[in-house]
Amino acid sequence: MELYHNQVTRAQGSFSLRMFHRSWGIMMIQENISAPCTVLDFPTRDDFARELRRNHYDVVGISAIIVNVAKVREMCRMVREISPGSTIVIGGHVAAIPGIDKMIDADHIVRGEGIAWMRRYLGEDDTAPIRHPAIVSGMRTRIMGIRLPERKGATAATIIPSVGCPMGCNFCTTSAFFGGKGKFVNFFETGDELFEVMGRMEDELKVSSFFVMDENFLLHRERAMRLLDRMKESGKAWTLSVFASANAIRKYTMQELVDLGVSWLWMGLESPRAGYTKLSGTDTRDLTRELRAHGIRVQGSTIIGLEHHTPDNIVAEIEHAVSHNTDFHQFMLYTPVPGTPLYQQMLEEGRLLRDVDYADVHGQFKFNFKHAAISREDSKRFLDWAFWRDFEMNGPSLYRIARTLMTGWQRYKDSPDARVRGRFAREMHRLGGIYSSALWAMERQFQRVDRGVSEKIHSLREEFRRESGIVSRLLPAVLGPVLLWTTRREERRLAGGKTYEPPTILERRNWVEA
Ligand code: B12
Ligand code: SF4
Repeated sequence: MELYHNQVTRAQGSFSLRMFHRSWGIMMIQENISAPCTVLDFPTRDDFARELRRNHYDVVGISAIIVNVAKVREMCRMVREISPGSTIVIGGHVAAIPGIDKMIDADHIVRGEGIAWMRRYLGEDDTAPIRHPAIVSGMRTRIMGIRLPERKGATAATIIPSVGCPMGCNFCTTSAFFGGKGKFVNFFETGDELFEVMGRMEDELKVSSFFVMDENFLLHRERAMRLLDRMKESGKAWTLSVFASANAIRKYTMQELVDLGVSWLWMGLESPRAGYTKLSGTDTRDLTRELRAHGIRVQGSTIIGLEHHTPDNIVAEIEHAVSHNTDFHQFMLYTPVPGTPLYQQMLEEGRLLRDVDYADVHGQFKFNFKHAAISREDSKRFLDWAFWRDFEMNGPSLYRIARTLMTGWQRYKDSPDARVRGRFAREMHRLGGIYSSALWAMERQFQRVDRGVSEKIHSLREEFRRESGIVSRLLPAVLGPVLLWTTRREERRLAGGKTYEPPTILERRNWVEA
């Protein structure tokens, strides 16, 4: 249930950013129906059985993605055994598996958007406005061997303006699941609606930072610019983390992005030879450099094993990706996933590998198809190497985001715009001392591994010392050695096979105790 450690910082050892994320799809459904409803997130088998015994449920909805189909099968079996009167509804990406109805024992399998479906099923108005639940984007954050304290307002709120993406790249499962090319489902059409939702979240969760879960947020320029107008009118210095394709980013000036509060940007960095329209006409290395120079953290995402990749060219392609020197870099195997045009094509060409467990079809292990030039075993080697190479060349992501914050701070600390100035000052004030201490520990840890990286970290630490207030200047002397100790302890724990699991969370709504 982790994003970074699963697929972004997985090679960074104790410097890997660890945190869990809730299941937002079922939170959205719960918030938008008037029936009494329980959400049980990350249940163990015992938790699930206990809840089914404790209450009578007319409907048991199960949300899953494709990798978890075996768990869905087992949960259906348990429902039939413990609560035979319940109707079982399955939703989420797992519904795209061909023949799923024969693999599991369920009454309804729902493909695509689930709020409207559930409202219709319960006899409610499926066109009523969407109410956004209060979602804290991550929990139990852990880095360098310590779990960060959970203070209200310290973690961004997740905002989900839409599902799907009209770009329709052939491998893209979220685009395909919600209608494919040219289609998507908007929950909040306008910048005004979005502004209202964000304002409500600001009040409820005490946040000023938002993780915007929209596949291509910047593509909808009119909505984004209206949001900016409203932010300016009311002096909101909000921070936004967004997903966007390079060609959508290019619709904005850097100033517009900074004014909008964009501070973290997830963008696809496929090889220019792959020919995806989302990258057309853009030099992504220049773009990345420019974004970071304006204090915007960039998370790159690169696919390994595209059709034109061969053992001879793939190293150069990975080097090209790594040379972007992003703050974070995700690598994923090219993967035909059920429901996508790519899957259909591979099926027709007879290239899907048989006997690959669905639990392994997720892009972080090995190919599930016959590649023209790269074997299944080698796909894993190249993928693992890409993560290592990025870490080796660019250092820990924690160092990189500190670098980007410092650059942004130096550029905008005297900005004439109070909102922009305030945003960077807030981040610097909140994180300056913490980053300085982390850099202190990183510098020492890397003296053992790579002196070059250690020296780069040292000079950034010096910049933080010069730019920080007195508390932040003193903090590393105390916190630095503690972090160094916890980092080394974490390395030993991880080497010993330690793993982390999310807690079970139970939330009831419209509930009256009998
Ligand atoms: C947040 C997220 C995560 C979180 C998961 C948190 C959690 N508790 O599940 C983290 C970061 C941990 C994660 C991990 C992984 N993820 Co993920 N993740 C996402 C992401 C970015 C957002 C999901 C989301 O909330 N969307 C918004 C909500 C509103 O949409 P939704 O969940 O689809 O729900 C709607 C419908 O599907 C439906 N619905 C959903 N549930 C139900 C239930 C019922 C009963 C009904 C009727 C309807 C219904 O209604 C909802 C409202 O319309 C998606 C990409 C995306 N944009 O969706 C990928 C995605 C879901 N993840 C994916 C993958 C592959 C993974 C990993 C395997 C990656 C990896 N290699 O490690 C792991 C697996 C984790 C696991 N063991 O399950 C794939 C799934 C592919 C597939 N076709 O199955 C996606 C689609 C990304 C992609 N494009 O490839 N992920
Ligand atoms: S631009 Fe990104 S989200 Fe949109 S279809 Fe392509 S891969 Fe999917």
